[in-house]
Amino acid sequence: MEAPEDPRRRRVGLLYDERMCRHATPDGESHPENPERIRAIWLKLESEGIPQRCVVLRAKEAEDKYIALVHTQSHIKLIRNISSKEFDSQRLRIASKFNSIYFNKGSSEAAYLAAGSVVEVSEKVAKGDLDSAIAIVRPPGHHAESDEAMGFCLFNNVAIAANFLLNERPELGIRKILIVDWDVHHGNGTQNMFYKDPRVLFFSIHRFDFGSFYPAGDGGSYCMVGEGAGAGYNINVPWEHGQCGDADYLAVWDHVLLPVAESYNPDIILISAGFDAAVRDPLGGCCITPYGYSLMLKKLMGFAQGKIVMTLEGGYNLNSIANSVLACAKVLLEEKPLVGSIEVQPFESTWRVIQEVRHELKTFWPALAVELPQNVLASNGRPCPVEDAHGWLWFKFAGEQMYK
Ligand code: Q9C
Ligand code: ZN
Repeated sequence: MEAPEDPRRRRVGLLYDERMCRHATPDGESHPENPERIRAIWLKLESEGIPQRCVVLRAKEAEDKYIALVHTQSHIKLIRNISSKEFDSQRLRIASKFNSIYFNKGSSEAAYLAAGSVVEVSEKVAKGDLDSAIAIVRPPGHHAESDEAMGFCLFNNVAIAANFLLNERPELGIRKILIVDWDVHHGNGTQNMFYKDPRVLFFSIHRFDFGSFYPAGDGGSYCMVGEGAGAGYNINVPWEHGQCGDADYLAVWDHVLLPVAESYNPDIILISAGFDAAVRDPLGGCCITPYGYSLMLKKLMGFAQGKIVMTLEGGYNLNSIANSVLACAKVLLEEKPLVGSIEVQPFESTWRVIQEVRHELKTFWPALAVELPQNVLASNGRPCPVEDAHGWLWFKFAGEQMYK
C-alpha cells in the first residue's frame, strides 16, 4: 500500500515536453538557444529524483484566442504557418527580417506548446491545485513584442499567461500580478504589453550598460516607470556593467523589490526566469550562483501565499542552467535549510543604481522614500573571480583590466 500523502507537502508542478526540442536552427548551425538547454535541465532534475517529488505535466498548445490577448492576428498567423510546407523556401528570408530569430519545421509547434504550458501551470497555481510550478519551456518569450518575434522569442509566454488569468479567469480572484524578470536581458516585450496596466507590476533586473546591452536603447532604463494608470507599475533595475552576482541581486531584492512587493501585495508571482545572469553564462557576463538564485526565489515565497510560477527564458551554459533550476526546484519543494554564503559586497555601482531606482519610484511606493542607511552605502566595489579559456581564475573589477 502507498504511504498516505503528507498534507503539508508542497505540490510543485513541473512541466517538460520533448516536443519543444524540435525548434532548432534550420541547417544545424550551432546556436546558444538550442534544444540541449531544456534537455540538460530535465536530465539534471531526473538524476536528482526531483520529478518523483513533483506533479509532472506535459505541454499543451495554447489556443489562438488566448495568444490574441497580447499578440496581433498577423503575428499569430505568421507563427502558426511558419513551419508549414508552403513556407519551406521562405523561412530563412522571413527569419532574417527579425532581430535574432531562426525558424524551422518544429518552431510553430514549440511556440504554441511553450505558451500553452505557461497558461496551463499558471491556471493550476492560481486555482490552488498546485502551490507553485516550474515550466521548462522554449522558445523563450520576454523579448517578443505584440507584432514581432525577437531575441530568440516567438510568443511572449509569460505575458500570455498573465493576461489569461486577468481576463479569462476572473473567478480565480487574480487581480494583481507581479512579474519578476531576472533574465540578464531586459524584458522589452513584457514591459510594453503592460506599460499602462496597473494590474501587472513588471519588475526587470538586467544588464543595461548605459543602453548598449541587448536589446539596447532606452527601454530598459529606470526612467521607464509606466504610463497613465500604469504609472509606477513598471520597475527597471539596469546594471551599468557585467560581473554582478549574488550580493548585487540580493541588495536589490532587499532595497527595491521586496518593499514594493510587500506594498503591492500580488495575488500571484510569475517569474520570467532566465538563467543567463548565472556564473559562466556565455552571453550574460554576470555571476549569480545556484545559491543566489535559491535565495532570490525563497525571498519571493513570502508573498502571494507562495503562489509562484517560474518560466524558463534565457540561459546558455548547460551546467549553470541545470544547477540553477535544480536549486530553485529544491526551494519550491521546501527542502531546507539553504546552505551557502555570499563572500563579496555589492559593487559601488549597485548602490548607485539602487538609489536611482528608489528616487525615481518613491512617489509611487512610499516604502522607497526613506534614505538608505549610511553603513550599507559605505561598502566598496570588489573584485569578481572569472575563469579564462585555460581554466585559470583571475580577479576583475568591473570596467577594469584583469589582474591576477
Ligand atoms: N549583436 C534571451 O535571453 N543577442 N534572448 C544578439 C546581436 C541576442 C537573448 C546579439 C540575445 C537574445 C531570451
Ligand atoms: Zn536573456
